[in-house]
Amino acid sequence: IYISYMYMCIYIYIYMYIYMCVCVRTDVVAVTPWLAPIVWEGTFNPVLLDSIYKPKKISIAVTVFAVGKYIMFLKNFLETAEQHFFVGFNVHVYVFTDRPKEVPEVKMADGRQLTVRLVPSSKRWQEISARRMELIQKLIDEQLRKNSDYIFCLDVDSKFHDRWGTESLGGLVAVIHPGYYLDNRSKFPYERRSASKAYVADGEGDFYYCGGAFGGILEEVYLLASTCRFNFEEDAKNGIEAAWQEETSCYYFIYLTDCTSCLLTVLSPEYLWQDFKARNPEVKTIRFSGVIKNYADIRPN
Ligand code: UD2
Repeated sequence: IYISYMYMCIYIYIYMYIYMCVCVRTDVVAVTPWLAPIVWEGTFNPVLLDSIYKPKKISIAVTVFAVGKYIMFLKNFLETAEQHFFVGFNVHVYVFTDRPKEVPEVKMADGRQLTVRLVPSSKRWQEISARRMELIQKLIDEQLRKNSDYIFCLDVDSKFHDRWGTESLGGLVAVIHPGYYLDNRSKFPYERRSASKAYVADGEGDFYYCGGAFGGILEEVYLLASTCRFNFEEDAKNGIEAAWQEETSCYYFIYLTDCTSCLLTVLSPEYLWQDFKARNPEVKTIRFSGVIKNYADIRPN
């Protein structure tokens, strides 16, 4: 299965690369230095891509954490996902929460379902955010290998505005952070303490990726989650918490860039914009964005 998946990925990768060369976006960086496509509006043909994936009856799992007051974001997230996220495909949303009774009823289309998984409350938001990796790993082990092909792990304080579909699939999928895509790498907020497992040296890393949206095939995400978790726990033993918790641990992606078999799909900041930021002219559409929130009101500490 893995090998046939890899062949399919290579085929789609080549397709996207050729398509990009034909439908050039000259106003944005649409290809990485290691020649992977960066998905922007206008660099893919949604009809063609859907027609490749549709007969394969792929199944997509989504994890979303809504712990404590973050449950208030869930309704909007789920309702907009119904309108824009892999419409017409099999989607299974796994909601991790400590408030199962407050999970809203949202009407889902055929082939789409929701499962609630209970998690303990926490006094520290950093812990909630960081523990996601462990719980994602557990979910893959316990459930997903039986019924899913891909997984996306998304922040709940967000909503969809436009299509997010098959163009985003890949071995491992990362979103370029909207706050840093125009910056020089010296500005990326990587962890700079060399004692940390998340340490990134000056001059390394082509992009800074969001912690709020990532995904891919199960085994790649499993590896990502276990590596991030291991690093996080090792740091904790040494009294270190990486600059942006598990987001900085996405430094993991950096070291995949020279691994040709990993097939990293890079999504443009269209796939996780921030509502407080004005839209830049090169951003033709916003597909998914983080809503404005008052941290003092919603975080447990
Ligand atoms: C960034 C990242 C986030 C994470 C965090 C680490 C983006 C857009 N966001 O956002 O993914 O890497 O930095 O510092 O890339 N949560 C709860 N209850 C809580 C706190 C958090 O359920 O009390 C969950 C929830 O799903 C939320 C996610 O953890 O969406 C991330 O927390 P955040 O949104 O407060 O993190 P933030 O805005 O600093």
